[in-house]
Amino acid sequence: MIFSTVLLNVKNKRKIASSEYWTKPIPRKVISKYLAKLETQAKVSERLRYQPIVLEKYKFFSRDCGDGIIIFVTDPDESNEDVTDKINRAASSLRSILVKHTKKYVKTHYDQIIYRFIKSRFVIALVGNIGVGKTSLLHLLMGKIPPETHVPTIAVNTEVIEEIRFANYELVILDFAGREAAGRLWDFSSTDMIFLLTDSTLKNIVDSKSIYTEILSEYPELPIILVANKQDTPHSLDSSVISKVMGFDAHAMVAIDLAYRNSLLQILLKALLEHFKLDVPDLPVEHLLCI
Ligand SMILES: Nc1nc2c(ncn2[C@@H]2O[C@H](COP(=O)(O)OP(=O)(O)O)[C@@H](O)[C@H]2O)c(=O)[nH]1
Ligand SMILES: [Mg+2]
Repeated sequence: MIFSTVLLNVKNKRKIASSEYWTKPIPRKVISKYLAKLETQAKVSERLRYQPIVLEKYKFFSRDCGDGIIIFVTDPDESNEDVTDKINRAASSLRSILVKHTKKYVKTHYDQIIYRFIKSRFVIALVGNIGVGKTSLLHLLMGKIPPETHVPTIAVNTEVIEEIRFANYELVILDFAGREAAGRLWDFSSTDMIFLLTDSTLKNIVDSKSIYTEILSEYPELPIILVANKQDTPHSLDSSVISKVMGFDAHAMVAIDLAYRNSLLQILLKALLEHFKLDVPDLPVEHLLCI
C-alpha cells in the first residue's frame, strides 16, 4: 500500500505538496532522516541513489524530477517493482509539468496530478451458488435498496463492477454468475479476494464447502471470506454452526436488509486490514472505505 507521496523542492528540501492515502501523515522527522540516509547512500554509489530504503515502519522511494524530488512512502511489504514503475512514470510527468507551470500551480493541482500514478486495483469476487444473494449483497454494499425479485446473473463473470476507494486502491467488485451458468470453475487469476456466499440451508452449505475446497486446491493463496446469508429465513442454520461445518468463520448476513450494511462494511474492512497486514485504525469505516 502507498501511504503518501511528498514533492520537495530540490534546492532547499522544502515541501511543495503532498498527498495522503492512509490514516496519518508521515512525520517530517522521518522524512528528514530518510533524506539524510539517501544522501549517504548516493555518495557511496550513484547506482544506490534509486534503491528503496526501509526506515521505521515505512519504505521510501524517490526520484529527481527537475526542480523537485518526488518521494513515495509505502508499507515495508510493498512490491519494489510495482512502486518503481509508478514513481518512474510520476517523476517523468512531474518533470515536464514543473518546466511548464509554476510551483503554485503544481501545489494546487497536486492531488489530481499524482492520483493516476499511485492508484492500484484490488479485485473482489462474489462467489456462490445461484440464488444465494450475491447480487443483493452487492446492492447492500453500495447502499442501494436490494432487488426483491431474483434476476439470475447469466454472464460468466464481470456482470456488475462497482468501485470503492480504499487507500490508494480502487476495489473492483465482480458479481460472478452461479457455477451452473459458468459450467466450470471460475477463473480467479486476476482476483485478489473472494467473498463466498452461502444461504443458510444445509444443502447449500455442503455445496459451498465443495466450492471452497475446489477454489483452495487451485488458488491456495487467495483469501476467502465466508458469508452466511439469509439468516432471516425460517430454519436457517446459525452462523456458528455454519462456521463449524466449514471449518472457518462464517459471517452472519441478511443481504436484503439495509440494517446489515454496517456489518458488511466492517467485514470488508477487517478482511482488507488483515490482507494488507495493517493495524485497525481508530476511525469510522466511512473514513477508510469511500463508496
Ligand atoms: N429472505 C432473504 N432473501 C434474500 C436474502 N438475500 C437475497 N435474497 C433473495 O434471494 C433471491 C436471490 O438473490 P440474488 O441476490 O439475485 O442471488 P444471486 O443469484 O446469488 O445473485 C432474491 O429474491 C433476493 O431478494 C436474504 O438475506 N434473506
Ligand atoms: Mg446475481
